[in-house]
This record gives sequence, structure tokens and C-alpha cells, in this order.
Amino acid sequence: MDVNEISKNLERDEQETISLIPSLPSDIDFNGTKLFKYQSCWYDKKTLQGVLNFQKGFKPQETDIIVASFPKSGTTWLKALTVALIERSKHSSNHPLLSDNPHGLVPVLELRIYTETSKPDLTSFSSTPRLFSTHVPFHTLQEALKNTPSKVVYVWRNLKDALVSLWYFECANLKIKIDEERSLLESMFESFCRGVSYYGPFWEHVLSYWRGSLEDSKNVLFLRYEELKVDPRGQVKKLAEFLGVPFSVEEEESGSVEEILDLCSLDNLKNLEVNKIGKTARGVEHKNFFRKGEVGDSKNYLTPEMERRIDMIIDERFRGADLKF
Ligand code: PAP
Repeated sequence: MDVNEISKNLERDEQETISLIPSLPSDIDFNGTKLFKYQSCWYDKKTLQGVLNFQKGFKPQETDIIVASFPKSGTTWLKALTVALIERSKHSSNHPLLSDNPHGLVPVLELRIYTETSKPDLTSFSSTPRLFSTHVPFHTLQEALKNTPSKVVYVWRNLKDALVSLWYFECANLKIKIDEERSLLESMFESFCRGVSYYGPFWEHVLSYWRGSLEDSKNVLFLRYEELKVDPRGQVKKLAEFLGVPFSVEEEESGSVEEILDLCSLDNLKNLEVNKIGKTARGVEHKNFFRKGEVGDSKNYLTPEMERRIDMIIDERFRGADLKF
């Protein structure tokens, strides 16, 4: 494609978004950002452009693997595990996880690859399977997959822990001290409870993938961060089988499952040089993706009243769904 054609495509994509925006519901996020509701999910304008470009231009392949999640729900861990499982027969030393952050290895389709154009250059994704990630809900992803049976792995996490994790992440990115930013947590909490938050509402997100996994369990795997923490071995074996790379008896006996778990553990990844010093393409310091990784840490920051309110909302929203919150 020559330069003129590229710029024409850019203009066309942008014009389509500009003409769509007035028809979308809009609202304001906890930090004053204007969000637009597209296919029941809230996005800022730039992300919306990426989502539309992705839906329009993505040419899925049956071998594609898509790691999906609501933000702060275990994405980094699941990306690392997926890379480690797929790559395990190819690398003994120079493992990709030792030289790049999981987000560099499994880029977010709508935030990195499709931000500028619906026709990005994907030549660097020539080996199969191609690994991508997304935070869009399942129905929006399905439209981009255009009935191609790619593998989708989703991870979700208790909303209270995801909220506190996001608060820490925002403070770290803005380089502000956490103990001075209690008001930010309170505004985020209100946004989350209203369902008006980036990629929210949380409950619609989780339910979309839950339904997707019930309808097509061969191609959609629904994982829970808390279960990965309690039974990492069992969950990783399940993931390997789902991805079509099950552990052989010899691998199990030789400790291959444990090797992968050790490689992808929070402590190991956090202490790798690349994750101590590097930054993502969007300028986020790699180290900000790794904190405590504890289940129930939100108890230390949310008041009992805040916890009760979230529990009530989720109980109500998940009623009828067989989901343990
Ligand atoms: P993202 O949406 O920005 O990619 P994501 O990786 O989903 O973030 O979530 C970050 C959380 O996962 C952090 O949780 P915390 O704030 O409660 O500590 C982070 O510590 C945790 N995390 C990152 N890597 C791992 C890992 N290898 N094992 C377990 N938890 C991890």
C-alpha cells in the first residue's frame, strides 16, 4: 500500500467513527474522561476507534489464539502462561518471556494493533498460532472474528480486587503516592458501581464470555483468577488441553508443568530485568503490571460498606448465572 492509500484509509476510518459517535450514549468516567457506549461497553474515543478498526479490518485465522479479559483481572499472567505453553517445545534458553513483557508478546488488538488503521501491517505475526489479546466483550469480539473458530481464553476476577488493582495501577502510572489518593479510589468505586467505567460494565463483560463459553466450549475457555491461584497446576493443564498443546506423560513426569508455573510466577516475572526496566509501546512501565497478586487484598482498602455495595450489585447482576463471585 502506498502512502496516499494509507492516509485515505486513515481518513475513511476516522470519518466513520466521527459520524457514529453522535448516535452513541455518552457519559463521564471517574477521571472526567468522556466515554461512549458501543455494543453495551464503554470506551474513550481513541479506544472506540481501535475497536471499530479491529472489527472492520481483522482477518482472523482458525489457528489464532485470543487472550481476553476485563482489565486488571489476570491478563498479564494469562498471556505469560499462553506464551509459555505454546513456546515450550521451541525454546530451551532464549525464551521470549526473558526478553519481552507478556504485553509486548501478546499485544492488545484494539489498543495497539488497530489504533490507527483498520489495515495494519501484520507481517510480524507470521508464525502460527498468532497470539493476540483484547479487552472487548465477547459479542464485540465475535463480530471481528467473523465466524472463524479461533480459540478465545478469558480470565475474570473478583471486581473488588480488580478495582483496587486498577487504583494502584493508575497511581503508579501517574506517579502519585497511594495513601494520598483515597479520593481516586472512591470515584473509581462509584464509576464501577454505576457500570460506567472503561470497558465496563464489569458484569456484562463477564457474562458475555460466560455465555460464549457455554455456547461454544470447544473454542471459548472461561477461567477465573482465583482458581488459577488455588489450583495453578490443574488450571494450566486445562489451558494446555484447550489450546491443543496438552502435556504428555513424559512432560508431566519431568516437571514441565511446574517449570511453566515457575517461569510465569509473579515473583519470577517481576524480577526479570525486562520487567524491571522496560516500558510498553504505550509508555507504561512494565513493573506496574506486577504487584501483590493476592486474592482478597481489596479488604485492606475498601470499607465494609463499599464491599457490601459491590457484593449486592454483583449478586443481583449474576442472578441466574452459575458464577461464584
Ligand atoms: P492489565 O489488565 O493491565 O493487563 P492484569 O495483568 O489483568 O492487568 O492485572 C494486574 C494484576 O495481576 C495485578 O494484581 P494486584 O494489583 O492485585 O497485585 C498483578 O499483581 C497481577 N499479576 C501480574 N502478573 C501476575 C502473575 N504472574 N501471577 C499472578 N498475578 C499476577
